[in-house]
Amino acid sequence: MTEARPVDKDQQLAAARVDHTGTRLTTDQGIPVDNTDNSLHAGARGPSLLEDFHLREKVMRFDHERIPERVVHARGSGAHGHFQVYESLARYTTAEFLCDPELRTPVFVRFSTVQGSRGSADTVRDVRGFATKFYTRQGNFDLVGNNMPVFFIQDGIKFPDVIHAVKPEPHNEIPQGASAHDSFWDFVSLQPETLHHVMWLMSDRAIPRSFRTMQGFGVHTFRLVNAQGANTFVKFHWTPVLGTHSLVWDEAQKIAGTDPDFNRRDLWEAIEAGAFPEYELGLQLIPEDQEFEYDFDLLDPTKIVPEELVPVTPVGKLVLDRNPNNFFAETEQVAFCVGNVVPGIDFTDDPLLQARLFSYLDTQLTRLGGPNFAQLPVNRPLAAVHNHQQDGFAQHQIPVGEGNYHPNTLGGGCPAVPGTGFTHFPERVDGHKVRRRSETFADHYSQSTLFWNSMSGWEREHIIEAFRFELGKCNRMAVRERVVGHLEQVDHQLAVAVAAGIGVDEPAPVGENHGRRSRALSLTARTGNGVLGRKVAVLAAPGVEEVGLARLCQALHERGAKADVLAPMAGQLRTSNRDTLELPEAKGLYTMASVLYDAVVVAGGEDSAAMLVEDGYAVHFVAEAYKHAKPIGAVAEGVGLLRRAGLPGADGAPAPDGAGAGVVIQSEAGPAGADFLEEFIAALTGQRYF
Ligand code: HDE
Repeated sequence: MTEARPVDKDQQLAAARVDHTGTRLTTDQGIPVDNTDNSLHAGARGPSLLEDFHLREKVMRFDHERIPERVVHARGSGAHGHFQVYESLARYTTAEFLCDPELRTPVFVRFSTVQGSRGSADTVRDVRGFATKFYTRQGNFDLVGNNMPVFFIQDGIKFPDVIHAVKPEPHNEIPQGASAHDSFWDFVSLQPETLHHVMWLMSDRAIPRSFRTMQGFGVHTFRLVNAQGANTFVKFHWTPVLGTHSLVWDEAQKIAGTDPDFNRRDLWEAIEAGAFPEYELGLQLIPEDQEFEYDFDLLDPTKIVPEELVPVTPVGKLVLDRNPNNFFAETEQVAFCVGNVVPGIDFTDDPLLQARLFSYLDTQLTRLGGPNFAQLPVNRPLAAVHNHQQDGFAQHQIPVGEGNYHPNTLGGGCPAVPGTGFTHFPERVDGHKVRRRSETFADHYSQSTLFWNSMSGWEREHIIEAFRFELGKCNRMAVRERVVGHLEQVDHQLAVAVAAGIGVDEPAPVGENHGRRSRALSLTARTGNGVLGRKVAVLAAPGVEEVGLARLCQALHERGAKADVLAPMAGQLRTSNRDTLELPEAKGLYTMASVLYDAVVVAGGEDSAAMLVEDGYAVHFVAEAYKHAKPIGAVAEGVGLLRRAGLPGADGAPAPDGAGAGVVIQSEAGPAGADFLEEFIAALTGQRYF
């Protein structure tokens, strides 16, 4: 495919990059510095002097390095990439980047958690942000979405309330990065419109394995507008090519301690390794005349449009292929604004969306210190910018001329207003001014039930456990009871199961479950392709059988998975025949943990196996991976470690129903054979074995 970028975003950013290699130290004024290790003193043991401009400047700059963190979505990670549409969507929209399959549009994407502060852990139970800035030739389009397709509230005026409720409590600022506390659940119990999103939040969607294995959603219904001015309602979906995968709760909590940067590191390392994250853009397109065909309101952001009603059409692909050069300059300073749309894309009257149109522009004033934030390199459009907006903190341009108003003759009438450009969709609006919610927004339970009905058995178990964990952390019994009351409206079995775990009386049934399902909502329908980017721990010790180990590492490498050899002692391992086979250096077993890997294999070799069996950490490693339902393999003598860890089937006796699933064993002595490797990789493709 040809590349026809008007201006490359990378080239534009290059102009802002500074490389200090081979340079001399100066002050901010360019004055050469002779010594940056000692301040200017009156005598070597005397006081510092006020005239030491280098000291003053250096400390002043340090004092002001921090800017306010985002009030929500403070913790995030970004990457550059590009988007390309498969086929022209001119039937629906005039947005050029959606109409020209030859065009590669540069993007910057930022993923985030919502509740925690900038330094909080990645793997907390929370919604994840998925915000994309498209630097199109017609200006910037920001698709500021989440990894869940619905939101807690229907009207933006409730946003400060829901965020106050979920954030750390105001008196003691506890807890960090968690919704498991009284104020959040108090709010939920009083505001049943939150229920549908809360079902998603209690599901495994709230603890994604990776940003690479996470869906994204625009949430609101938007409009596409074509050259004839015809409008089609649209829902935006991002679907990760690797499938949608999650952690389990016990694992997520442990990772929060073992590697709080787990998702951030994963994204960074994948891009560095050339395993570029990819997502398909999908659209649900709803003709204008079908606006009222559903039993929910398209303007209600607590509702999905089930894929059985309107299929998701894949229209293009996003590839993230470059890490930022500098976290602060790019990921921290990027400013997404929901109001940034290009001709051919427009808003609807969704009252949540309408409030967002104010908030994102407004919040940058505090966060980025003034109105010129669009001039920051990461925010600058590729399209030319010309207007009479002027002055303000940190103006970086020098507008020339006197005609800073419109209309003018002093500037030749420029910038001219030709009469073509972004034209708002001329929606007809007619109504009384009222502070009221539409009655079409009244049903809070049907889609919560739909979500519950669509889950597989293990997904339901996880949801029940999540409710028990979260509500169990609430000190007020009345809050727990009220939430169970709402769950009863979702599904009786769910309410009973949750109540039983949190000391609440079993609720009486209040109605029938409608029984409808949407298969697309279950993770089991989103397995994705292959093992690309999966991480496998290979446990070994001195005396490891090297031929099988090398074969395993190579087989995983060829499929795009990553193998780390972990051994009780880091470094080059002595192998069973002391051969000089090129083996990867081992990482220290004690520096890692099973929760950081997707699967485990125990290598063969008599001495190696004997040492691992005696190593409590190695035994725990395997047992924990099994508990988290991960694929586990063992070769020849290595099977002994699975026996020691008590894994069903490892002792040769048949495992109870399903208990041995995902466990792949090569009993015969010798190096790992082709059958073992194939079977293990198939197990790895299957992800988890609950
Ligand atoms: Fe946001 N949101 N939000 N939000 N949001 C922000 O903007 C806000 C909502 C989302 O990586 C803030 O620049 C209001 C829905 C993401 O920089 C702020 C309302 C969805 C990000 C703000 C919502 C989102 C933000 C904080 C209700 C999913 C991170 C810093 C009316 C569709 C963007 C900033 C990034 C960030 C306000 C609701 C997603 C304060 C008022 C719904 C991914 O402006």
